[in-house]
Parts: sequence; structure tokens; C-alpha cells
Amino acid sequence: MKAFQMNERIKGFEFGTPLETGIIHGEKTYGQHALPFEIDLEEGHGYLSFHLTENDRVYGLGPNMGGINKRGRRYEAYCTDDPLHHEDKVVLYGAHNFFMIEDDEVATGYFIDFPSRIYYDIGFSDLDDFKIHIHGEDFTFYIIEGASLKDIVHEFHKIIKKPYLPPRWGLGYFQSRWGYRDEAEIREIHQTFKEYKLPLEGIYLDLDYMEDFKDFTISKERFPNFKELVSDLKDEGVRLIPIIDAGVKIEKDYPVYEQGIAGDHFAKNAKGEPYIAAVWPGKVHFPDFLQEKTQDWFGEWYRALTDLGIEGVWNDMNEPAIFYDEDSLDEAVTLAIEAKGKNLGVLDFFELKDKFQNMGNKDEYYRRFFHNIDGTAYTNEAVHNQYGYLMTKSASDGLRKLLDKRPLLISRASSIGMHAYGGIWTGDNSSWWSHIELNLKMLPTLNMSGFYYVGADTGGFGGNSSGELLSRWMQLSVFTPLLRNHAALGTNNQEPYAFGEEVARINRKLLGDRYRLIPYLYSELLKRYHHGGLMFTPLSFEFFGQEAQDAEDQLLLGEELMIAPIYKPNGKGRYVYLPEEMALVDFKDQPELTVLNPGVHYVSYDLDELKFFLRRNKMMVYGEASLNEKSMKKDSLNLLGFVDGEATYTLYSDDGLSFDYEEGQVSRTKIQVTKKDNGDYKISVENNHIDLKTITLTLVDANGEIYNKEVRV
Ligand code: MIG
Repeated sequence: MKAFQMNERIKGFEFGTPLETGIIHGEKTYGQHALPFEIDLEEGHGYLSFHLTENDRVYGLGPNMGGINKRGRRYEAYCTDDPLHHEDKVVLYGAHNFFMIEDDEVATGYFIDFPSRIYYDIGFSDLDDFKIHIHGEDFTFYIIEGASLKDIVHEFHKIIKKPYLPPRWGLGYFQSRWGYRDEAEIREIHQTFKEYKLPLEGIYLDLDYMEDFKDFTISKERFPNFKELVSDLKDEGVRLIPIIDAGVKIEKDYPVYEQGIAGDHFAKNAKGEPYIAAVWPGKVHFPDFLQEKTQDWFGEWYRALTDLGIEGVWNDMNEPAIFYDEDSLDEAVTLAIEAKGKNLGVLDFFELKDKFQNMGNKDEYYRRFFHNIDGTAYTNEAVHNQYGYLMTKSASDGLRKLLDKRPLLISRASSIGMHAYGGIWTGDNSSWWSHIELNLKMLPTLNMSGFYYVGADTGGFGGNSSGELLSRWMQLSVFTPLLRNHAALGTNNQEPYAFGEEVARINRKLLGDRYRLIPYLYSELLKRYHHGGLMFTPLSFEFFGQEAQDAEDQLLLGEELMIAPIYKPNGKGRYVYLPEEMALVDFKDQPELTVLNPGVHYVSYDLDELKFFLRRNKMMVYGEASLNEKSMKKDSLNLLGFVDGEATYTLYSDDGLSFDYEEGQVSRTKIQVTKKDNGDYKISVENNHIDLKTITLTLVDANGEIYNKEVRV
């Protein structure tokens, strides 16, 4: 073991020869300090455990089931395609090994830099024991100290890369569905949105746009005029976002396949031949994204889409998901043939059935193919969690060169490190009420891992949505940077207009509100790019006490707001815990502000309302409802404030498209408001945003007195 220090607050310990994952950045000074606990190495695996006192809380671990406090469950970090997010699932698409343990006095953060399986048992088998099992002996263990949980997150964000920032139009509303078949249907959807006067920023294209599920092809039959379609829609402010899967179809004369073979770009089996798995296109090879030359090669292939006017993509199936491989299909078929005509015993029947039923994503597949890292072969299992991350890096590097502006890019599989290259949609959830709550709880945890451009399939992917479920989900999703309504093949339609006029009206109001929130949300993303930290913060990170710890169904948003969505059917309102005095905002055209005392309140909340809370001596800005980002007004903004002393808000903005923000080219509009003794307010604005000309303020004080004023800036 080698000990090192990164700064006063971060030290680390290298075990064996850890693989360079590219996740952690910064200088290491090797030294002599001791590991404050033991990590046992047994038969090539690492084991450690933390004693949990009764009041210890555990946070982190990325996109997983369970609460914000991760205690009381098991988890596994190993990117896995599982389309049923049942309550007892322990592993999903992301492997994020950052976590924090907090008791009433101190908190400590940990990060395990290791690209294969890690098992966590957080007070599940044993109430007071947090056990970690690392499936290997080459890893780096980081310990991060800080004055608070928020502080530790900040420290951690300093040693990982800066996060991905989407183009500003990425904050618009996106419609998606697996099963939009052809150009006519895409045009019809666009048309319907127009008829209903519903905002639409883009339409995601699922597998159906491809020819035989081949990456970087467009079906000539279903999309004969793809380029024209892209440009017609873009003229109206609507972008198309096609899907790309990890597997490349094995087919003679298919150029991606031919080049992949010629350039030695595919992951290999034990015999050194390209490994064959089966996914949507049938038999495929997997690009070996662990090789830099393959990242460059595959990244360049996105040209096939950018040449047609595409500016964003979603990377799917990159855990990588595998339906079956030849060996296991053979095995199952052989068993079936042997069984033919026999009087099968029940156990033999189950064996046969399981052979077919459990053929997807078998552990052994990931030991049957190898990646080439600087001449050394690693099983996929050994470096598994790098795969989706590096596929997305490949896409990001490629698209950046091709477009010379920010692409929209999201991925299903992820690990920390990928946060620098793309966002995440949280995969195949279901149209279940419990998944609204799950969506809420994943938000701060994803932020801890450095991911901000995140969102769930609004309305739910699997199963059938109802109008009520969709609108309730929308009331949460209007706050999430990625706002996409997506559904699985074969499920009922769930576009915002799919449930009749009344639901369409409700969704029009909510989506309008989303566009009003874009200046604020986008400013949050820019702030997090520059300063790290959380966009969505659990109450317990900010306030002491059991109530704050328990209120896991509410979140702070930015430094200004608190959200408390409804995630139960037939709800007309809900109980909300206010840890401090706040103003309830009913986000009508002219928002209504009601000051509430700390404590528990029943807040009524109708489907067509958007309600949230503004903290004391905080302010937020908002714009106007709009049908797309392109037509948003830039010269005026509104401001809401709950000011009973002094409040400052700084709005960040930029051109929304270029990479200039990386060089610090960001406009800041600093608004300062001080309440004077006579009830009047002193307002000052420092503005270097060229387009912004007026701000209309609505302020409320602790007595509920409302004050309106328009200022030129
Ligand atoms: O095996 O492309 O998570 O969003 O619609 C399913 C079809 C493959 C999984 C993705 C989902 C997408 C679906 N894909």
C-alpha cells in the first residue's frame, strides 16, 4: 500500500497497481501516513467495514434505489441494464463510488477508484455495520475531510473534472417514445404540439430511425428525407436527438463494421477474435472504448449524424447490455433439443426455462471478452464500469470537434468521470408513483457524483401512464435540468396531449412554467460548473435535527428554493416541513407569495399549479413562458424575493452554445436588495449581460407585504 496526500483535506491509499481511470485529477505527494482503518486483502479482494452508531447517516453512491440516506440497504457498483426498478434492486446503470458517512458531529467522505464490482452492505445484514467488498486488489481509496457534508462534496468536486454543460436549449422540453416509426409520425407529433400550443424543444429518435438497428445509418424507407426533416424542424426551434447503441452490427460491407475490423477496434474473446454478443441489431461486436484509438475512431463516426444537422445524441445499451451470446444460446438450445419428446421432471423444466429466461447480461459474458489497455488484456468484468463512461467520452470528444459547439449528450451507463462528458437519464423506470419519489431522491445523489444534467423518463418508461401521473411527474421534472417524456414500445401514448383537453391544458401551464424557470436553472448549471457543489441539496445537509433528516421527499434547489412535489395519486396537497420561515410561491402569471412559519404545513397543490418555496432573504429570477428556447425573451426578467433584511442574487448566463464559459466568459447580473426602515427597498444591480434591459421585482417581507418595482439595468 502506498499512502499519498492531495491537499490538507484529501489523502489516499493505493493498493496494488490501480488502473488509471481518468477520474481523479491533481498532484499526489507520497508519504507515510497510516490508513485510519483496516482494509483486509484476501484472495485478491479487498474488505473493510465501518461501525455505524445509531445516528450515522450514509449518503452518495449515485443513481440507485432507496432513500437519500443509503443506510439499511445493499448496493452493488457494476453498470447493469435492468429495466425493472423494483424496490429490492441493488444495482442499476451507474457505478458511483463516492459516499459520505455522517454522525451528529463529523462527516467524512470516501471515494474508491476501482472500475469493477464493489459491494456495499450499509447496515443491512447487521444494523450497525457498513461492509464494503471490493472485487479486486488494485484500487485507490480516498478519504475526504470537510467541515460539513456540503463541504466534503465541494472538496471532492475539486479533484474530479469540471462537469458537462449542455447547450442552453438542452433545458427545454423534449418528447420521446420508443416506437415513433417514421418521418410522417415525427412531423405529426411536432404538428400536434403546435396545435396544442405546447412547448417543444426537440424529439428524441429511438432505434426505429436506424436501418436494421445499425449505428450511424438512417432507414431510407422510414426516413427518406432525413436531412430535410432535421432542418425543417430546426427552423421551427425543434431538434432531433437520435440514439446510438454500443454494439456494432456484424454485417459485411457495413462500413462501421468493416472499419472496426480493419482498425482492430473491437473487444476480443479469449482466442483473440472479436467477441460476438447479440443485442438489437442481432450479432454485434463491441467497440473497445478502453483504447484511445477506438474512442477517436468511434467519435468521428458521429459525423454521419452531424452532417445531417444533428446536434445531440443519447448513448444507450452501454453497460454494455447483452441479450445473449453464442455459447449460452447454444447451451440452452441443446438442452431444449434433448428435452424434446421426454417426460420432463419439474426441476428439469425449470432449468430449461431459466436457461432461456436468464440469458441476458449474464455475469460470465463479461468474463468472455477483453479490452486492450496499453497492450494488456483485461476482461470486461475487470474494467466494466469504464465502458459506458468511455463511450460517452468518445462521443463527446467527437461531437465537440465536429460541431464546434456544445452537443446535447446523455448516456445510460455511467460512472463518475463521465460527468465531464455528458448527462444521464436514469434508465427504464416505470409509470409508477413510487418512481416519482425515486426520481426526486436520485437528484442530490447524482449531484454529489458531479452530474447535473440529469432527469428521469417523465411519465415513466415501462407500463402505462395516466394523465394525473404525468402531470404530477411534470411538477417535479420542470425543475430537473433534463426534462424528457419517454415511454417504452407497446405502452400507451403519454405525450402531454394524450389524455384529453384538460390534461393538455394542465401540461401547457406546467411546461410554460418550465420555460419561465430556464434562466434560473441554467444559471444554476453555470454556477455548478464554476464552483462545484450541489444543485439539489437534501434538507439534512443544510439543517440540523431529525425532521430535516426525515424530510427526504423535499429538496433545496440552488441556495434559494425548496421543492416538495406530490408523488401520490389522488393528492390534493401534501404536508411540507419548513425548517425555517419561507415564502410559499404559487407560480401563477403574477406569482403569489405567502410567508409561512417554520414547522409542518399542509399545502394544497392542484395539478395545474406549480408551487415551491423561497427561502428568507433569498431571491430568484424567472422569464416568460415560451414555446422553445430560441424564442425566449432576453431583454427582460422577473425577480421574486423574500426580503426582510438584505438579499443578493447573482444570475449567471452566457451565449448558451459555445465553449467560452470554459475560459470564464460568463455574464453576471448581481442584484442586491435591502429593506429600509420605512418599508421601502434599496435596489442595486450590477449587470454585464448585454441583452438584459429590465428586471421586474416582486418582493415580500416577513409581514406578507408585497412590493413591486421595475428597474432598468
Ligand atoms: O432494450 O432503444 O433505456 O430508453 O427506449 C431496450 C430502446 C433498449 C433502453 C433504453 C430506452 C430505449 C430502449 N432501450
